[in-house]
Amino acid sequence: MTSESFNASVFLVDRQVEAGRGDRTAITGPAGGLTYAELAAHVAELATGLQSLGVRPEERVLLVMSDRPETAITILAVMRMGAVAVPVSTMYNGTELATLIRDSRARVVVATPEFAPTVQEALLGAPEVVLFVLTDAPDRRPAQSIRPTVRLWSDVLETGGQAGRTYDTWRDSSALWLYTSGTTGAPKAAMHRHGAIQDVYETYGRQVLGIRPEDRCFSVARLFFAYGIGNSLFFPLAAGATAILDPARPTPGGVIARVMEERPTLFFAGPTFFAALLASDAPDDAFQSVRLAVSAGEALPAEIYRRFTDRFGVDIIDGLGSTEALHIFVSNHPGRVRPGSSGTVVPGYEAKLLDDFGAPVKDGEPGHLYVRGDSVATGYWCRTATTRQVFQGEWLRTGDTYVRGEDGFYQCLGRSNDMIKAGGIWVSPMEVEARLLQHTSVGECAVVAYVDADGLEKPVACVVSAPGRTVDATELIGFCRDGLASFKRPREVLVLDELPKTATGKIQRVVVRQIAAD
Ligand code: 3SK
Repeated sequence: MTSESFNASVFLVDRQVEAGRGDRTAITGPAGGLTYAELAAHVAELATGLQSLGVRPEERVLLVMSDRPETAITILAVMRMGAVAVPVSTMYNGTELATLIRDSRARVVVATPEFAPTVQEALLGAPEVVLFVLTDAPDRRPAQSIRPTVRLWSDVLETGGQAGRTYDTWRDSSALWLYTSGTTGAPKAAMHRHGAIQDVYETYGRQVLGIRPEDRCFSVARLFFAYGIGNSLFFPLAAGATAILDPARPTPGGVIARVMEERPTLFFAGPTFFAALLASDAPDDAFQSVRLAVSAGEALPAEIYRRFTDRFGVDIIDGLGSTEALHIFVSNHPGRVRPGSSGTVVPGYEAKLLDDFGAPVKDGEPGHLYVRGDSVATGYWCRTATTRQVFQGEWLRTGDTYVRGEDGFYQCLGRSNDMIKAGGIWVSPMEVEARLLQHTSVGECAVVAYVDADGLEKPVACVVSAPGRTVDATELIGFCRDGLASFKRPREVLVLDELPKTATGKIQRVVVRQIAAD
Protein backbone atom coordinates (compact mmCIF):
# COMPACT_ATOMS: atom_id res chain seq x y z
CA MET A 1 0.00 0.00 0.00
CA THR A 2 1.56 3.23 -1.17
CA SER A 3 0.71 5.48 1.75
CA GLU A 4 1.36 3.07 4.63
CA SER A 5 3.80 4.76 7.00
CA PHE A 6 7.01 2.80 7.27
CA ASN A 7 10.60 3.82 7.87
CA ALA A 8 13.36 1.26 7.35
CA SER A 9 15.62 2.92 9.91
CA VAL A 10 12.92 2.72 12.61
CA PHE A 11 12.25 -0.89 11.60
CA LEU A 12 15.94 -1.81 11.89
CA VAL A 13 16.96 0.12 15.01
CA ASP A 14 14.22 1.77 17.10
CA ARG A 15 12.12 -1.41 17.01
CA GLN A 16 14.94 -3.30 18.78
CA VAL A 17 15.19 -0.66 21.50
CA GLU A 18 11.42 -0.67 21.98
CA ALA A 19 11.56 -4.48 22.27
CA GLY A 20 13.98 -4.13 25.22
CA ARG A 21 17.12 -5.04 23.27
CA GLY A 22 18.75 -1.62 23.71
CA ASP A 23 21.78 -2.95 25.59
CA ARG A 24 22.60 -5.67 23.05
CA THR A 25 25.52 -5.16 20.67
CA ALA A 26 24.37 -3.94 17.27
CA ILE A 27 27.78 -3.28 15.72
CA THR A 28 31.27 -4.44 16.63
CA GLY A 29 34.70 -4.60 14.99
CA PRO A 30 38.10 -2.90 14.89
CA ALA A 31 36.59 0.56 14.25
CA GLY A 32 34.39 0.43 17.36
CA GLY A 33 31.13 -0.91 18.63
CA LEU A 34 27.63 0.29 19.52
CA THR A 35 24.68 -1.08 21.40
CA TYR A 36 21.24 -0.77 19.85
CA ALA A 37 20.44 2.09 22.25
CA GLU A 38 23.62 3.96 21.25
CA LEU A 39 22.96 3.30 17.58
CA ALA A 40 19.39 4.59 17.86
CA ALA A 41 20.55 7.77 19.64
CA HIS A 42 23.31 8.50 17.09
CA VAL A 43 21.02 7.83 14.12
CA ALA A 44 18.46 10.30 15.51
CA GLU A 45 21.16 12.89 16.28
CA LEU A 46 22.74 12.69 12.85
CA ALA A 47 19.35 12.83 11.13
CA THR A 48 18.55 16.01 13.06
CA GLY A 49 22.03 17.45 12.44
CA LEU A 50 21.74 16.86 8.68
CA GLN A 51 18.27 18.46 8.65
CA SER A 52 19.57 21.51 10.48
CA LEU A 53 22.26 21.86 7.79
CA GLY A 54 19.55 22.05 5.15
CA VAL A 55 19.46 18.44 3.94
CA ARG A 56 15.92 17.78 2.74
CA PRO A 57 13.70 14.69 2.60
CA GLU A 58 13.70 12.93 -0.80
CA GLU A 59 17.11 14.26 -1.82
CA ARG A 60 20.10 12.01 -2.35
CA VAL A 61 23.02 11.81 0.08
CA LEU A 62 25.99 10.09 -1.52
CA LEU A 63 28.35 8.10 0.71
CA VAL A 64 31.97 7.18 -0.04
CA MET A 65 32.72 5.27 3.14
CA SER A 66 34.56 2.20 4.38
CA ASP A 67 32.67 -0.29 6.58
CA ARG A 68 32.58 1.25 10.07
CA PRO A 69 29.96 2.29 12.63
CA GLU A 70 29.77 5.86 11.20
CA THR A 71 28.75 4.41 7.84
CA ALA A 72 25.90 2.41 9.33
CA ILE A 73 24.78 5.46 11.33
CA THR A 74 24.88 7.67 8.23
CA ILE A 75 22.88 5.26 6.05
CA LEU A 76 20.26 4.86 8.78
CA ALA A 77 20.10 8.59 9.60
CA VAL A 78 19.61 9.51 5.95
CA MET A 79 16.74 7.02 5.72
CA ARG A 80 15.27 8.21 9.02
CA MET A 81 15.04 11.80 7.81
CA GLY A 82 13.39 10.68 4.57
CA ALA A 83 16.36 11.35 2.31
CA VAL A 84 17.87 8.69 0.04
CA ALA A 85 21.16 6.95 0.92
CA VAL A 86 23.44 6.35 -2.07
CA PRO A 87 26.46 4.34 -0.85
CA VAL A 88 28.90 4.01 -3.76
CA SER A 89 31.98 1.94 -4.37
CA THR A 90 35.10 3.21 -2.64
CA MET A 91 37.13 2.01 -5.62
CA TYR A 92 36.15 4.81 -8.01
CA ASN A 93 38.63 7.49 -9.02
CA GLY A 94 37.76 11.19 -8.87
CA THR A 95 36.43 11.38 -12.43
CA GLU A 96 34.24 8.28 -12.04
CA LEU A 97 32.94 9.53 -8.72
CA ALA A 98 32.10 12.96 -10.18
CA THR A 99 30.02 11.20 -12.87
CA LEU A 100 27.99 9.38 -10.21
CA ILE A 101 27.52 12.47 -8.06
CA ARG A 102 26.23 14.40 -11.09
CA ASP A 103 24.06 11.47 -12.19
CA SER A 104 22.45 11.12 -8.77
CA ARG A 105 22.07 14.91 -8.40
CA ALA A 106 23.27 14.54 -4.80
CA ARG A 107 23.82 17.90 -3.04
CA VAL A 108 25.47 16.23 -0.05
CA VAL A 109 28.45 13.86 0.08
CA VAL A 110 29.67 12.04 3.20
CA ALA A 111 33.07 10.32 3.24
CA THR A 112 35.51 8.57 5.54
CA PRO A 113 38.97 10.23 5.62
CA GLU A 114 40.80 7.72 3.40
CA PHE A 115 38.58 8.83 0.47
CA ALA A 116 38.75 12.59 1.16
CA PRO A 117 41.30 13.29 -1.64
CA THR A 118 39.22 11.37 -4.22
CA VAL A 119 36.05 13.18 -3.14
CA GLN A 120 37.82 16.57 -3.22
CA GLU A 121 38.87 15.83 -6.81
CA ALA A 122 35.36 14.64 -7.71
CA LEU A 123 33.77 17.78 -6.26
CA LEU A 124 35.60 19.90 -8.85
CA GLY A 125 33.40 18.18 -11.42
CA ALA A 126 30.20 18.15 -9.33
CA PRO A 127 29.06 21.77 -8.94
CA GLU A 128 25.66 20.94 -7.41
CA VAL A 129 27.17 19.65 -4.16
CA VAL A 130 26.66 22.15 -1.33
CA LEU A 131 27.75 20.10 1.69
CA PHE A 132 30.67 17.71 2.23
CA VAL A 133 30.69 15.85 5.57
CA LEU A 134 33.87 14.07 6.54
CA THR A 135 34.15 11.59 9.39
CA ASP A 136 36.93 12.39 11.79
CA ALA A 137 40.58 11.80 11.06
CA PRO A 138 42.35 11.88 14.43
CA ASP A 139 45.19 14.05 13.11
CA ARG A 140 43.49 16.63 10.94
CA ARG A 141 40.42 18.76 10.49
CA PRO A 142 39.16 19.06 6.94
CA ALA A 143 40.20 22.14 4.99
CA GLN A 144 37.30 24.59 4.67
CA SER A 145 36.26 25.73 1.24
CA ILE A 146 33.83 28.28 -0.18
CA ARG A 147 31.86 25.61 -1.98
CA PRO A 148 30.84 23.15 -0.79
CA THR A 149 30.58 23.77 2.94
CA VAL A 150 32.78 21.22 4.74
CA ARG A 151 31.70 19.81 8.10
CA LEU A 152 33.10 17.25 10.49
CA TRP A 153 30.74 14.31 10.96
CA SER A 154 31.07 14.47 14.77
CA ASP A 155 30.11 18.18 14.71
CA VAL A 156 26.99 17.36 12.72
CA LEU A 157 26.15 14.66 15.25
CA GLU A 158 26.56 17.13 18.10
CA THR A 159 24.45 19.78 16.37
CA GLY A 160 21.72 17.16 16.20
CA GLY A 161 21.45 17.07 19.98
CA GLN A 162 18.33 15.39 21.26
CA ALA A 163 16.50 13.12 18.87
CA GLY A 164 14.40 14.86 16.24
CA ARG A 165 11.24 13.70 14.54
CA THR A 166 11.33 10.78 12.10
CA TYR A 167 10.16 11.90 8.67
CA ASP A 168 6.89 10.19 7.78
CA THR A 169 8.11 7.99 4.94
CA TRP A 170 5.89 5.38 3.30
CA ARG A 171 6.68 1.81 2.36
CA ASP A 172 7.02 3.02 -1.23
CA SER A 173 9.23 6.01 -0.42
CA SER A 174 12.72 5.79 -1.92
CA ALA A 175 15.25 4.76 0.74
CA LEU A 176 18.35 3.53 -1.04
CA TRP A 177 19.90 3.80 -4.48
CA LEU A 178 22.57 1.32 -5.46
CA TYR A 179 24.67 1.85 -8.56
CA THR A 180 25.23 -1.18 -10.74
CA SER A 181 26.96 -1.62 -14.05
CA GLY A 182 26.73 -5.41 -14.17
CA THR A 183 29.84 -6.77 -15.84
CA THR A 184 29.68 -4.11 -18.59
CA GLY A 185 28.05 -0.76 -19.21
CA ALA A 186 27.83 2.58 -17.46
CA PRO A 187 26.66 2.55 -13.82
CA LYS A 188 22.96 3.18 -13.27
CA ALA A 189 21.14 3.55 -9.96
CA ALA A 190 18.58 0.90 -8.96
CA MET A 191 16.03 2.67 -6.75
CA HIS A 192 14.84 0.78 -3.66
CA ARG A 193 11.86 1.46 -1.40
CA HIS A 194 11.84 1.52 2.40
CA GLY A 195 9.52 -1.51 2.30
CA ALA A 196 12.01 -3.55 0.25
CA ILE A 197 14.41 -3.59 3.22
CA GLN A 198 11.87 -5.40 5.36
CA ASP A 199 10.98 -7.63 2.38
CA VAL A 200 14.53 -9.00 1.95
CA TYR A 201 14.76 -9.65 5.68
CA GLU A 202 11.43 -11.52 5.80
CA THR A 203 12.23 -13.61 2.71
CA TYR A 204 15.93 -14.47 2.58
CA GLY A 205 17.11 -13.24 6.00
CA ARG A 206 14.50 -14.92 8.14
CA GLN A 207 13.30 -17.85 6.05
CA VAL A 208 16.59 -18.96 4.46
CA LEU A 209 19.33 -17.83 6.85
CA GLY A 210 17.11 -18.31 9.88
CA ILE A 211 18.97 -15.39 11.43
CA ARG A 212 18.49 -14.94 15.18
CA PRO A 213 19.62 -12.46 17.87
CA GLU A 214 22.65 -14.62 18.85
CA ASP A 215 24.08 -14.41 15.31
CA ARG A 216 27.20 -12.42 14.45
CA CYS A 217 27.40 -11.51 10.75
CA PHE A 218 30.61 -10.87 8.85
CA SER A 219 30.61 -10.07 5.15
CA VAL A 220 33.49 -9.82 2.70
CA ALA A 221 31.16 -7.85 0.40
CA ARG A 222 31.13 -4.25 1.65
CA LEU A 223 28.18 -2.06 2.62
CA PHE A 224 28.08 -0.29 -0.75
CA PHE A 225 27.07 -3.54 -2.51
CA ALA A 226 23.51 -4.88 -2.36
CA TYR A 227 24.92 -8.17 -1.12
CA GLY A 228 26.97 -6.45 1.60
CA ILE A 229 24.33 -4.04 2.90
CA GLY A 230 21.92 -6.94 3.36
CA ASN A 231 24.53 -9.09 5.09
CA SER A 232 26.06 -6.41 7.31
CA LEU A 233 23.14 -4.10 8.04
CA PHE A 234 19.63 -5.20 7.11
CA PHE A 235 19.71 -8.83 8.28
CA PRO A 236 21.62 -8.47 11.55
CA LEU A 237 19.76 -5.34 12.69
CA ALA A 238 16.32 -6.60 11.70
CA ALA A 239 17.00 -9.73 13.76
CA GLY A 240 18.52 -7.93 16.75
CA ALA A 241 21.82 -9.68 15.97
CA THR A 242 25.36 -8.24 15.70
CA ALA A 243 27.13 -6.88 12.61
CA ILE A 244 30.92 -7.09 12.44
CA LEU A 245 32.22 -4.13 10.42
CA ASP A 246 35.82 -3.95 9.27
CA PRO A 247 37.07 -0.88 7.37
CA ALA A 248 40.07 -2.73 5.88
CA ARG A 249 40.06 -3.83 2.24
CA PRO A 250 39.34 -7.57 2.47
CA THR A 251 42.31 -9.85 1.83
CA PRO A 252 42.35 -13.56 2.68
CA GLY A 253 44.86 -13.02 5.53
CA GLY A 254 42.98 -10.04 6.97
CA VAL A 255 39.61 -11.76 6.78
CA ILE A 256 40.93 -14.92 8.44
CA ALA A 257 42.41 -12.86 11.27
CA ARG A 258 39.11 -11.01 11.71
CA VAL A 259 37.09 -14.24 11.67
CA MET A 260 39.33 -15.82 14.32
CA GLU A 261 39.11 -12.71 16.50
CA GLU A 262 35.44 -11.76 16.10
CA ARG A 263 34.03 -15.29 15.80
CA PRO A 264 31.12 -14.69 13.40
CA THR A 265 28.37 -17.29 13.11
CA LEU A 266 27.35 -16.25 9.59
CA PHE A 267 30.05 -15.61 6.98
CA PHE A 268 29.31 -14.11 3.55
CA ALA A 269 31.63 -14.04 0.53
CA GLY A 270 31.69 -14.81 -3.20
CA PRO A 271 33.24 -17.70 -5.15
CA THR A 272 36.41 -15.75 -5.97
CA PHE A 273 37.02 -15.10 -2.27
CA PHE A 274 36.24 -18.68 -1.26
CA ALA A 275 38.83 -19.76 -3.89
CA ALA A 276 41.34 -17.27 -2.45
CA LEU A 277 40.74 -18.63 1.07
CA LEU A 278 41.43 -22.12 -0.25
CA ALA A 279 44.68 -20.93 -1.82
CA SER A 280 45.74 -19.31 1.49
CA ASP A 281 47.47 -20.97 4.43
CA ALA A 282 44.48 -20.40 6.73
CA PRO A 283 44.36 -22.94 9.56
CA ASP A 284 41.71 -25.61 9.00
CA ASP A 285 39.87 -24.56 12.18
CA ALA A 286 39.75 -20.87 11.20
CA PHE A 287 35.97 -20.97 10.62
CA GLN A 288 35.15 -22.91 13.78
CA SER A 289 32.64 -20.29 14.99
CA VAL A 290 30.73 -20.14 11.69
CA ARG A 291 27.42 -22.02 11.62
CA LEU A 292 26.80 -21.23 7.95
CA ALA A 293 28.69 -19.66 5.05
CA VAL A 294 26.90 -17.93 2.18
CA SER A 295 28.12 -17.50 -1.39
CA ALA A 296 26.61 -15.15 -3.98
CA GLY A 297 27.74 -12.79 -6.70
CA GLU A 298 28.46 -15.60 -9.16
CA ALA A 299 27.47 -19.25 -9.20
CA LEU A 300 29.65 -21.27 -6.82
CA PRO A 301 31.39 -24.10 -8.69
CA ALA A 302 30.74 -27.51 -7.05
CA GLU A 303 34.48 -28.08 -6.81
CA ILE A 304 35.11 -24.94 -4.72
CA TYR A 305 32.14 -25.88 -2.52
CA ARG A 306 33.58 -29.36 -2.00
CA ARG A 307 37.14 -28.18 -1.28
CA PHE A 308 35.95 -25.52 1.18
CA THR A 309 33.53 -27.71 3.11
CA ASP A 310 36.10 -30.57 3.22
CA ARG A 311 38.87 -28.35 4.52
CA PHE A 312 37.04 -25.97 6.86
CA GLY A 313 34.09 -28.11 7.87
CA VAL A 314 31.55 -25.34 7.23
CA ASP A 315 28.62 -25.69 4.85
CA ILE A 316 28.10 -23.04 2.15
CA ILE A 317 24.69 -22.12 0.79
CA ASP A 318 25.02 -20.67 -2.70
CA GLY A 319 22.37 -18.22 -3.88
CA LEU A 320 21.48 -15.95 -6.76
CA GLY A 321 20.73 -12.30 -6.10
CA SER A 322 21.00 -9.01 -7.91
CA THR A 323 21.26 -5.32 -7.17
CA GLU A 324 17.87 -4.87 -8.88
CA ALA A 325 16.21 -7.42 -6.55
CA LEU A 326 18.16 -6.00 -3.56
CA HIS A 327 19.22 -9.43 -2.35
CA ILE A 328 19.00 -13.20 -2.92
CA PHE A 329 15.89 -14.73 -4.54
CA VAL A 330 17.06 -18.26 -5.49
CA SER A 331 19.05 -20.15 -2.90
CA ASN A 332 20.18 -23.39 -1.40
CA HIS A 333 18.92 -23.88 2.15
CA PRO A 334 20.76 -24.94 5.31
CA GLY A 335 20.80 -28.75 5.34
CA ARG A 336 19.44 -28.88 1.77
CA VAL A 337 22.41 -28.01 -0.44
CA ARG A 338 22.96 -29.22 -3.97
CA PRO A 339 26.57 -28.42 -4.93
CA GLY A 340 26.79 -26.69 -8.31
CA SER A 341 23.17 -25.50 -8.15
CA SER A 342 21.83 -22.08 -7.11
CA GLY A 343 19.05 -23.86 -5.19
CA THR A 344 15.30 -23.25 -5.20
CA VAL A 345 13.18 -20.10 -5.29
CA VAL A 346 13.24 -18.23 -1.97
CA PRO A 347 9.76 -18.08 -0.33
CA GLY A 348 8.14 -14.78 -1.31
CA TYR A 349 9.54 -14.78 -4.86
CA GLU A 350 8.39 -16.42 -8.10
CA ALA A 351 10.65 -17.31 -11.01
CA LYS A 352 10.08 -18.32 -14.62
CA LEU A 353 12.28 -19.40 -17.53
CA LEU A 354 11.43 -18.15 -21.03
CA ASP A 355 12.87 -18.88 -24.47
CA ASP A 356 14.06 -16.20 -26.91
CA PHE A 357 10.46 -15.61 -28.03
CA GLY A 358 9.04 -15.23 -24.52
CA ALA A 359 7.48 -18.71 -24.31
CA PRO A 360 7.96 -20.77 -21.12
CA VAL A 361 10.54 -23.57 -21.40
CA LYS A 362 10.05 -27.06 -20.00
CA ASP A 363 11.99 -28.33 -16.97
CA GLY A 364 15.41 -29.48 -18.14
CA GLU A 365 15.59 -26.91 -20.95
CA PRO A 366 17.61 -23.69 -20.76
CA GLY A 367 15.77 -20.39 -20.58
CA HIS A 368 16.16 -16.75 -19.63
CA LEU A 369 15.45 -16.29 -15.93
CA TYR A 370 12.82 -13.80 -14.75
CA VAL A 371 11.89 -13.17 -11.11
CA ARG A 372 9.19 -11.26 -9.27
CA GLY A 373 8.90 -10.29 -5.63
CA ASP A 374 8.24 -7.25 -3.46
CA SER A 375 11.90 -6.32 -3.05
CA VAL A 376 12.45 -5.62 -6.75
CA ALA A 377 13.58 -2.03 -7.42
CA THR A 378 11.16 0.50 -8.87
CA GLY A 379 13.52 1.04 -11.81
CA TYR A 380 16.77 2.77 -12.75
CA TRP A 381 17.07 6.49 -12.05
CA CYS A 382 16.73 8.43 -15.29
CA ARG A 383 17.27 5.40 -17.57
CA THR A 384 13.85 4.91 -19.09
CA ALA A 385 14.87 2.71 -22.03
CA THR A 386 16.95 0.32 -19.92
CA THR A 387 14.30 0.30 -17.18
CA ARG A 388 11.69 -0.84 -19.72
CA GLN A 389 13.93 -3.65 -20.94
CA VAL A 390 14.81 -4.95 -17.48
CA PHE A 391 11.70 -4.26 -15.35
CA GLN A 392 8.88 -5.82 -17.37
CA GLY A 393 5.69 -5.23 -15.43
CA GLU A 394 6.06 -7.20 -12.19
CA TRP A 395 8.87 -9.28 -13.67
CA LEU A 396 12.57 -8.57 -13.51
CA ARG A 397 14.68 -9.90 -16.37
CA THR A 398 17.83 -11.14 -14.62
CA GLY A 399 19.99 -11.58 -17.73
CA ASP A 400 20.95 -15.10 -16.62
CA THR A 401 20.36 -18.38 -18.45
CA TYR A 402 19.22 -21.15 -16.13
CA VAL A 403 17.82 -24.65 -16.31
CA ARG A 404 15.29 -25.91 -13.75
CA GLY A 405 15.13 -29.56 -12.73
CA GLU A 406 11.82 -31.30 -12.02
CA ASP A 407 12.66 -31.01 -8.32
CA GLY A 408 12.70 -27.20 -8.57
CA PHE A 409 16.48 -26.74 -8.28
CA TYR A 410 17.93 -24.07 -10.60
CA GLN A 411 21.28 -24.47 -12.27
CA CYS A 412 23.15 -21.53 -13.75
CA LEU A 413 24.36 -21.89 -17.32
CA GLY A 414 25.86 -18.39 -17.42
CA ARG A 415 24.82 -14.86 -18.26
CA SER A 416 22.46 -15.01 -21.22
CA ASN A 417 24.92 -13.13 -23.41
CA ASP A 418 27.85 -15.35 -22.33
CA MET A 419 26.43 -18.61 -23.75
CA ILE A 420 28.52 -20.18 -26.51
CA LYS A 421 27.10 -21.78 -29.65
CA ALA A 422 29.62 -24.45 -30.71
CA GLY A 423 28.79 -26.54 -33.78
CA GLY A 424 25.22 -25.20 -33.59
CA ILE A 425 24.70 -26.44 -30.02
CA TRP A 426 24.56 -24.23 -26.95
CA VAL A 427 27.43 -24.73 -24.52
CA SER A 428 27.25 -23.42 -20.96
CA PRO A 429 30.55 -21.83 -19.90
CA MET A 430 29.68 -22.76 -16.30
CA GLU A 431 29.49 -26.47 -17.14
CA VAL A 432 32.92 -26.47 -18.81
CA GLU A 433 34.39 -24.41 -15.96
CA ALA A 434 33.00 -26.87 -13.40
CA ARG A 435 34.85 -29.68 -15.22
CA LEU A 436 38.09 -27.70 -15.49
CA LEU A 437 38.03 -26.99 -11.75
CA GLN A 438 37.96 -30.72 -11.04
CA HIS A 439 41.54 -30.85 -12.38
CA THR A 440 44.06 -30.36 -9.60
CA SER A 441 46.20 -27.97 -11.69
CA VAL A 442 43.35 -25.44 -12.07
CA GLY A 443 42.90 -22.67 -9.51
CA GLU A 444 40.47 -20.44 -11.41
CA CYS A 445 39.11 -20.41 -14.94
CA ALA A 446 36.75 -18.70 -17.37
CA VAL A 447 35.45 -20.24 -20.58
CA VAL A 448 34.48 -17.83 -23.36
CA ALA A 449 33.60 -17.97 -27.05
CA TYR A 450 36.35 -17.49 -29.58
CA VAL A 451 35.26 -16.85 -33.17
CA ASP A 452 37.54 -18.80 -35.52
CA ALA A 453 38.65 -17.91 -39.08
CA ASP A 454 35.41 -19.41 -40.47
CA GLY A 455 33.30 -17.20 -38.20
CA LEU A 456 32.34 -20.14 -35.96
CA GLU A 457 32.24 -19.96 -32.15
CA LYS A 458 34.48 -22.30 -30.17
CA PRO A 459 34.95 -22.56 -26.37
CA VAL A 460 38.35 -21.33 -25.18
CA ALA A 461 39.48 -21.78 -21.56
CA CYS A 462 41.48 -19.08 -19.77
CA VAL A 463 43.05 -20.73 -16.75
CA VAL A 464 44.98 -19.61 -13.68
CA SER A 465 47.01 -22.47 -12.23
CA ALA A 466 46.47 -23.69 -8.66
CA PRO A 467 49.27 -22.68 -6.22
CA GLY A 468 52.43 -24.69 -6.96
CA ARG A 469 50.90 -26.46 -10.01
CA THR A 470 51.58 -26.24 -13.75
CA VAL A 471 48.84 -26.43 -16.36
CA ASP A 472 49.36 -28.78 -19.30
CA ALA A 473 46.96 -27.49 -21.99
CA THR A 474 46.74 -30.73 -23.99
CA GLU A 475 46.13 -32.82 -20.91
CA LEU A 476 43.47 -30.39 -19.71
CA ILE A 477 41.60 -30.49 -23.03
CA GLY A 478 41.71 -34.32 -22.87
CA PHE A 479 40.42 -34.18 -19.28
CA CYS A 480 37.43 -32.12 -20.47
CA ARG A 481 36.81 -34.45 -23.41
CA ASP A 482 36.71 -37.41 -20.96
CA GLY A 483 34.23 -35.72 -18.66
CA LEU A 484 31.98 -33.81 -21.08
CA ALA A 485 30.34 -34.25 -24.47
CA SER A 486 33.19 -33.71 -26.93
CA PHE A 487 31.70 -30.55 -28.53
CA LYS A 488 31.87 -28.80 -25.15
CA ARG A 489 35.62 -29.25 -24.69
CA PRO A 490 37.74 -26.10 -24.91
CA ARG A 491 39.61 -26.07 -28.22
CA GLU A 492 42.38 -24.02 -26.68
CA VAL A 493 43.71 -23.32 -23.17
CA LEU A 494 45.33 -19.99 -22.32
CA VAL A 495 47.25 -19.83 -19.05
CA LEU A 496 46.97 -16.42 -17.35
CA ASP A 497 48.52 -14.99 -14.18
CA GLU A 498 45.09 -13.76 -13.06
CA LEU A 499 41.58 -13.34 -14.41
CA PRO A 500 40.23 -9.82 -14.96
CA LYS A 501 37.61 -9.04 -12.31
CA THR A 502 35.08 -6.29 -11.62
CA ALA A 503 35.15 -4.30 -8.39
CA THR A 504 32.75 -6.87 -6.94
CA GLY A 505 35.10 -9.75 -7.81
CA LYS A 506 33.05 -11.02 -10.75
CA ILE A 507 34.97 -12.29 -13.78
CA GLN A 508 34.93 -9.70 -16.59
CA ARG A 509 34.07 -11.98 -19.44
CA VAL A 510 34.14 -9.14 -21.97
CA VAL A 511 37.82 -8.65 -21.14
CA VAL A 512 38.48 -12.42 -21.10
CA ARG A 513 36.92 -12.60 -24.60
CA GLN A 514 39.30 -9.86 -25.78
CA ILE A 515 42.26 -11.77 -24.32
CA ALA A 516 41.10 -14.95 -26.06
CA ALA A 517 40.66 -13.10 -29.36
CA ASP A 518 44.20 -11.59 -29.32
O1 3SK B 1 26.05 -9.28 -6.82
C1 3SK B 1 25.15 -10.11 -6.72
O2 3SK B 1 25.01 -10.93 -7.60
C2 3SK B 1 24.26 -10.12 -5.51
C3 3SK B 1 24.15 -11.25 -4.80
C4 3SK B 1 23.37 -11.28 -3.66
C5 3SK B 1 22.70 -10.20 -3.25
C6 3SK B 1 22.80 -9.07 -3.98
C7 3SK B 1 23.59 -9.03 -5.12
C8 3SK B 1 23.70 -7.76 -5.90
